[in-house]
Amino acid sequence: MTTLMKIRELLEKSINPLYFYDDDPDGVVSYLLLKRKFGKGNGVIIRVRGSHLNEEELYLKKINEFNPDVVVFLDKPTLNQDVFDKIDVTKIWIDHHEVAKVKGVHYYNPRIRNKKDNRPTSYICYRIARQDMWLAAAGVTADWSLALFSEFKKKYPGFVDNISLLKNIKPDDVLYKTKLGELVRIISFVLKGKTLDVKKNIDTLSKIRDPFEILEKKTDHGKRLFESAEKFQKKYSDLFKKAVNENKGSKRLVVFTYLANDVSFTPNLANELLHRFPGKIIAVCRIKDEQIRISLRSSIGDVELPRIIDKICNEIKCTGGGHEHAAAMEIHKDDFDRFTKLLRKYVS
Ligand SMILES: [Mn+2]
Repeated sequence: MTTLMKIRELLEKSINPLYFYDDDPDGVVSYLLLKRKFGKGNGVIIRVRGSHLNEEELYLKKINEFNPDVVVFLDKPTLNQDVFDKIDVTKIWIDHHEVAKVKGVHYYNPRIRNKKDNRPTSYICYRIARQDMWLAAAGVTADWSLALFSEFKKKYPGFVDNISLLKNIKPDDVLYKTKLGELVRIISFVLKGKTLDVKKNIDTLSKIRDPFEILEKKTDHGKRLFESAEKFQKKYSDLFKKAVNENKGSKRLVVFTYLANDVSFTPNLANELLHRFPGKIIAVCRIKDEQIRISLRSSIGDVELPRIIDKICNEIKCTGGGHEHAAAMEIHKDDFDRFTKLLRKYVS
């Protein structure tokens, strides 16, 4: 089994590592932690969705371009043996999604040892890097986890003191009621929009030394990030308000549908709706071209989203999967009415 020590050793020795990382805050923070720690190599954000072939082609193209001696995959849930077989340098895969059977790769996934341990990839990368805890805490919180909360609280009490009287602190309390949560939102919003802007923002993030730079706009870099996030803030809040209004009085299911061809706010909306409507099941649906992409959330113990998705996919054409309480799926827009009927049936 791959250990964190082994990964650290491989990255220390590497001359030119290449990092492929998921485009959400957990993936991006994971990359930044390792890049800042080891100070070498290049990173490629993976924003392609859909067919595996496109993703695989992109990996091989970038490997050709950067000629790395080590390739690292961060927070990528869908890799298969095929990709690894085609890469003939050292491979590392750090992830916390469902465990895959792969060989020829240094694979670290906490779930191999304990199925229930899905602490975020940024938490694992923090244990390798052992620095930039504030950044790691943001990535971890974004993935709905408290794995670094007490460590963060010790170092930055002022960022979370407004919830310190709560008895059972939940991840969404941190996300929506504290300054740490605000930092997470800023990081999430600077990863939206055009790929070129996103890449610039990630580069700027890699230069930030402490969270005050961003939250209090103390440096030019911090100010730039703060303002880049603000551009999306208004659009997001309008959508969120609309979603709340449409669902006043909803009993078990909260459904919100919106149209967006460029920027997706779906996971952000789904998370905040779950915070606003605790104990309900959330479905945020984004219409894009002919397809509808849906984020599902639930905090109800006995509702397992992947099982519900399987049941729905038996009856209409769709793809999907994810965690028990956070999952995603995609359907054709003509099937939307049947989808909502089925969802209502299987969650009640
Ligand atoms: Mn993750």
